[in-house]
Amino acid sequence: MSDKERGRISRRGLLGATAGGAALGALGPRAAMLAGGAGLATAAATGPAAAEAKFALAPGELDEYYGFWSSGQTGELRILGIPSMRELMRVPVFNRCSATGWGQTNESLRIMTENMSDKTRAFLQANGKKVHDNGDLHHVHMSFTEGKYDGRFLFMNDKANTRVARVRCDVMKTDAILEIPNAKGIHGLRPQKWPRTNYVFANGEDEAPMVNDGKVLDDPSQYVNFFTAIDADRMKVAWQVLVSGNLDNTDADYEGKYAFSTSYNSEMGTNLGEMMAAEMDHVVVFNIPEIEKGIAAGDFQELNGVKVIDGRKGRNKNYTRYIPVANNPHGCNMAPDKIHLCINGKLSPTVTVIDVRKLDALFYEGAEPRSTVVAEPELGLGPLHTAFDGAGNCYTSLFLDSQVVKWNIDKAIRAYNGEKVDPILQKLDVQYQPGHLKTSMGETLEADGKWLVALCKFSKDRFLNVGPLKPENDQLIDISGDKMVLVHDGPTFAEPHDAIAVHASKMNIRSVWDRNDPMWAETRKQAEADGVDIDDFTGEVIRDGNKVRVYLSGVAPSYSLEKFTVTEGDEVTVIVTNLDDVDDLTHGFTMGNHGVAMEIGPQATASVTFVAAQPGVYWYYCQWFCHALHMEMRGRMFVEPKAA
Ligand code: RUQ
Ligand code: CUA
Ligand code: CA
Repeated sequence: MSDKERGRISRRGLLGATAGGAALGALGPRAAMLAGGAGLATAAATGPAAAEAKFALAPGELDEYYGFWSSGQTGELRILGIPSMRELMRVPVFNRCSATGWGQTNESLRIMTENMSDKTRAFLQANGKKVHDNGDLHHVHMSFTEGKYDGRFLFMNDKANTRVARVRCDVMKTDAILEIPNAKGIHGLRPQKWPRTNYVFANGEDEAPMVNDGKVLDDPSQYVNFFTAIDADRMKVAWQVLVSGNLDNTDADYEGKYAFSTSYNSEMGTNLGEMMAAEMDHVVVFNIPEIEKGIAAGDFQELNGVKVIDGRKGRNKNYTRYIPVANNPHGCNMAPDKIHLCINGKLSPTVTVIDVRKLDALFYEGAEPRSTVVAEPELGLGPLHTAFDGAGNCYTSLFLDSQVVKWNIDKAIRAYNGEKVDPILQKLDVQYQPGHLKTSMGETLEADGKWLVALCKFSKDRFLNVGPLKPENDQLIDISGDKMVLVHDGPTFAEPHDAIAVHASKMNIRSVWDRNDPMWAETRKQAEADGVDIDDFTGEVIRDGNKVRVYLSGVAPSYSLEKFTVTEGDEVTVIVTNLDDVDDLTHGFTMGNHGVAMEIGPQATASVTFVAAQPGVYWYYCQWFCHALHMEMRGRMFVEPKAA
């Protein structure tokens, strides 16, 4: 049951309900706080002081938006509140986590390994591992229904080990990790927006031989790239498209018809010089219904269990089209006006605006590819990504200029048509070198133009020096007025690439687990086979040859077993159920000197397996503070020496 279903009415619940209502923004908890505060910021007040007051939340006040942050090479998902920019939670995805046991519990290992290829399994085994220790999570995006966030899932990429993960938004835990066959370096990732997220699209950035088995090595003429569509409900690859050139960022339209990817290496070069050699690169347009038709008609080859359609240039099929854009583009952002696709120039100081209504002519009437371009404003140096306010304005990050530039699509189109009009409305300095930037609800039909977060790659002098490795700096900018106003610096650890801001009213998150959650269904099955009722305050030790299963439950502040005995060399599985049904009452299980620790949330079950290799007395304890007598929540494992 979620909090909403439980009908819990708390002070927070009431505040949340207020914030979730239609008249967001001007009123609500923040305004109430301000009214009782220093008398700042009346409705008419503008300027930095008012903007700062809007971002500041008093202790106990809740944020209006959930910010879902990627974490780059840390490999986790982070949840921040917007506008406070307070970090609320970290959700382990591709990384190992000491606090929660992610990558160590049997439940997480199942999720991390069940969609892994045999090749990877063998590789890991050869290196003494079960799972990869790292991930490189660049892009996190929410599932859509009819162009709006639906609060069900978050999807994210792992560039390092070619994976895509899904996080369940009801409990904020990863529930699927899928290794993508064939493609290399999964980078750009976006869910389909319309009619709903049936597919998640993922770009393969790195070129490799189509059959990558060592027969072809240093022969780039035989390298290819893959665009992947993942069935978002089943988390299986639906199909792939072979493309010309590499793939960087991607986005989808608001009609369920087209997806787009930028390519900075149409040259298929293998070094910097070669990748920059051409005058133009391109955007690939994928025609989803035509690809589905082609798959249904059998126009594919099967490669490592995946249906692969040939969408390379010159194939004269309706699967793809290539629109030339200035060399080495980067970001790919569909505006919530449903019409304009913005391709960010990176090497070029321009953003290329494509009118997606002109794409049909490109596919079916042989129109010239560049005829789809309706504007190409020159904005500044190093445009990487563009965000939207839902009112016709765009916000583009300028990496080299360390600025965010606000510009107007309409004016850009008029200028492109020869009118003397400047599309640029404002340039704001940020600190420093921004990559992605995100507006509140900005990648949905409900873009509300209130906040912008600029994710700066460098912080340099903005914070106390912490050594040669510095934090990044995520800056909060108020965009609700005519002028952008910088209101907050937010240092972050390595390296949030991207973020989204989702209104709290979209989310319906549980506080307590459902005892029948699928997360531990297999563990529960084992318990039933062992005749153990894990829904009771159980303490049982089941011996099964040299396998020992220890069933423990926890009710603050004790475990159901204060001791248990195993034999040296036994494979021990400890299954812990938290029977407390109280918000925020998490127990843990740490086995001393065994490198074992896990989190067990209220009403959750988790298990961990290790070999008891050394005789002796070992204390296990609860490492999540749960009670005044939390320190006393511990017990002993006796490991008997093996009989000689
Ligand atoms: S990319 S800084 Cu990995 Cu999203 Cu553009
Ligand atoms: Cu249970 Cu601490
Ligand atoms: Ca290039």
